[in-house]
Amino acid sequence: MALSRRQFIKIGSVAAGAVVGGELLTNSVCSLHAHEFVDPGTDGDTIVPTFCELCFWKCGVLAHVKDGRVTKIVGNPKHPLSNGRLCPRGTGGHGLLYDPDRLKKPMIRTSRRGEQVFEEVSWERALDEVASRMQDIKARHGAEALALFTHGFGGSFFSKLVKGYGSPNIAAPSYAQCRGPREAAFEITDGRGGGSPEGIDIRNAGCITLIGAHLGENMHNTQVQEFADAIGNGADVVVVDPRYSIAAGKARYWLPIKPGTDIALLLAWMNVIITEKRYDVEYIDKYAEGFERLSKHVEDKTPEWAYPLTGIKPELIRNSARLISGHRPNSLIHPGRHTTWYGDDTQRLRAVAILAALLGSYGRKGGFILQSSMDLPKYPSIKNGDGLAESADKPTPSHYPMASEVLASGLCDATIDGAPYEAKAWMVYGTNLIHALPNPQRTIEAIQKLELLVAIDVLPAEIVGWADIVLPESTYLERYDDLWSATYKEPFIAVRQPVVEPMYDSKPGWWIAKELANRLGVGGIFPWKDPLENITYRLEKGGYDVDAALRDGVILGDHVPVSTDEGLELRFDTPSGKIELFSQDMEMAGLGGLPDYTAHDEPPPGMFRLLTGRAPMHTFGRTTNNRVLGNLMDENEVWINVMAAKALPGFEDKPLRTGDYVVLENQDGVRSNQVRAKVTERIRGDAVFMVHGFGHTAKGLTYTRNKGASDSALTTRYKVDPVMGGTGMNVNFVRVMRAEA
Ligand code: MGD
Ligand code: SF4
Repeated sequence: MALSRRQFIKIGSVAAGAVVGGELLTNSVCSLHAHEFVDPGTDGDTIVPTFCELCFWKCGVLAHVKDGRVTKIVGNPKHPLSNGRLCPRGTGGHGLLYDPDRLKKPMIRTSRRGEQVFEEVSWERALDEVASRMQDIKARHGAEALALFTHGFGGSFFSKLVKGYGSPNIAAPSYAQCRGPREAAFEITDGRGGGSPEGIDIRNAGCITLIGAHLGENMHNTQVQEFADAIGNGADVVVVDPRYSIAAGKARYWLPIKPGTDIALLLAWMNVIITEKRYDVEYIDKYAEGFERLSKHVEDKTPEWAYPLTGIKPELIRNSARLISGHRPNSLIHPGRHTTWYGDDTQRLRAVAILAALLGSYGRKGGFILQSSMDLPKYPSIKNGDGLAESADKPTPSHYPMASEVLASGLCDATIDGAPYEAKAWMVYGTNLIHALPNPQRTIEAIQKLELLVAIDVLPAEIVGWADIVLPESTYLERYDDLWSATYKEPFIAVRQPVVEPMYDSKPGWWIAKELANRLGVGGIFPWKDPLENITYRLEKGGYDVDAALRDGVILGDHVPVSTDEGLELRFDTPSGKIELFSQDMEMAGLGGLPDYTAHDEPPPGMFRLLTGRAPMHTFGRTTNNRVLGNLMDENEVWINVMAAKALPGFEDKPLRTGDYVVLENQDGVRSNQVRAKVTERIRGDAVFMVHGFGHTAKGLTYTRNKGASDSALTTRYKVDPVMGGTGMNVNFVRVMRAEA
């Protein structure tokens, strides 16, 4: 039954005033009641709206509850990111809630680091210990010796805490290990960056070009919905990928590019579009800077030049360029998300951003559209984060001049190298750094140098096994978080609220951070007595209807023009005020004002380039122990080309078949777990592919442990992007060996 026809009956009420700052609180204090509703169409289930955390897209969900248990999770039709539908992971959120492997009590390490031997302790003891050790580190090394690694929406409380404590070293691997090159490239070119969700209008695009963006396997719900609509409306699709992805199955052109040569293809496309005058002349004249230099730069980058580099035939390059430009301005080059591939990634994304400009795509329907957010006043609190030291992620001030966030890998380097100063303590919230940072041995080397490692997590992931103190957080279905005022084409404010009581002795992140702040003498950064007071104050002050927000889980803002078709005036927040095809800033920093092609090492004979990606039912380590999602996929497999499989040394007697187990060994002699082979024509012969997030070794992950192989373990090599410090990880090679019986 559609929600619009439902008659929600409010049965819950706000239980405010239950939390007292500074006191140690019992679990009942954490179970502030959310707004619940009975849905007459579902046999008396109560329904609580909140938003998903199975990945970082944060779709609105309606959780059904019966007898205190979550029975089903569906999309919230009122929420613009879900539109009533969820991806497979979102519907499987109860698999995390009821995971028997969850962390259940605070723990303190009793054996050597990494041996995963802990003693269960009370919250009081754990929090006192964390706070006193943090104070001690501050006294001896300064507050900046603490680094926070955080991933996920609940991390906002810990960022505030660490700033209040006095450290600037707050990083998420989602920047330097993922979307950072894209953010830098677009900031340089159009002054805006990519954003999350990205400001792109997939639904209205006449042509969608995916360069290593595997929509459909990379399951960002709203984008996949829009992609399906666009295809339904007859949009053309161009896919550039060494692998025949799900999206390639929908494409007019699949260009199976030689890995690492995308910049050559992009320059050749620009050559065709400029020499054949297929670009938007009027738009470029009015809004862009540096066109003459760009045309000169690509003059000799013909399809014939690009062919031996990319393996894509000149007529395919020409014809695909004509198709892409034929749809302008409603021709969308998807900017991608996980963009740390080869170390020249900002340059590749600069080429994407420049191509988008030639198509007249910025501010256009079916292109890059404007996003906005709703005003949301802050809860008045003491000033936080003023006068912090310089962060420790750059060995010298001139390193990575275009980085706009702190680099997680840079903090790991500072911990090992002590430059520009040492990090002595790590607080790790919601990120499994052993799988998220490149070269796990280096991460472990850094951990061994620490005086303190605190992990705040819901599951006993690998990083938890290395911690000194473990604080078990309640899952997103058991807690309030802060409000989310999203920057989106349809601006909205979303509410996360508990659906059921916290299980075991877990506590919500807001409570953990507030208790630590009180102990560290900075309780004034969280002046509200409970998160509902924070939410209510902020919404009321902003003039929003609090009851409606809690009842619907979301408040929608007014529509703001997003494209020139709706009357948007184009403005670009770059130094020149125009789209910078040529970047003076990059040129002056010695990084090249225009993107250039550079060749990368090729796999040695007998080895393959290791490529990684996503599966629609998993968000890397965040979901692999989830038994509900494990029913859909419980181990990864390694894709190997049919012809390459036939030529594998060691398989002469018994050819490799799909389903056989193999072991991968990388260029540094590191071997993987056993992993099943998928022998297929859907991948080039010089690369193998695996879904990231499997191959766990942590003792406590009893479901996923030793299932599939870890690409992170094989990623011992990476290339650092000189522009923003991203770690290009597609530079590892593996040989495929028969698994021992
Ligand atoms: P996950 O691996 O999902 O994400 O890497 P991470 O940020 O590490 O680990 C999430 C952790 O959060 C798990 O330990 C889980 O148990 C815990 N968790 C889940 N929910 C909650 C919660 O509500 N609260 C708390 N406190 N903990 C929770 C992602 C990062 O890795 C990213 S974004 C990318 S794109 C990169 N991808 C990538 C790759 O493709 N290959 C390689 N080799 N490395 C990569 N690193 C990057
Ligand atoms: Fe949850 Fe899927 Fe939405 Fe991510 S895309 S927030 S996992 S429903």
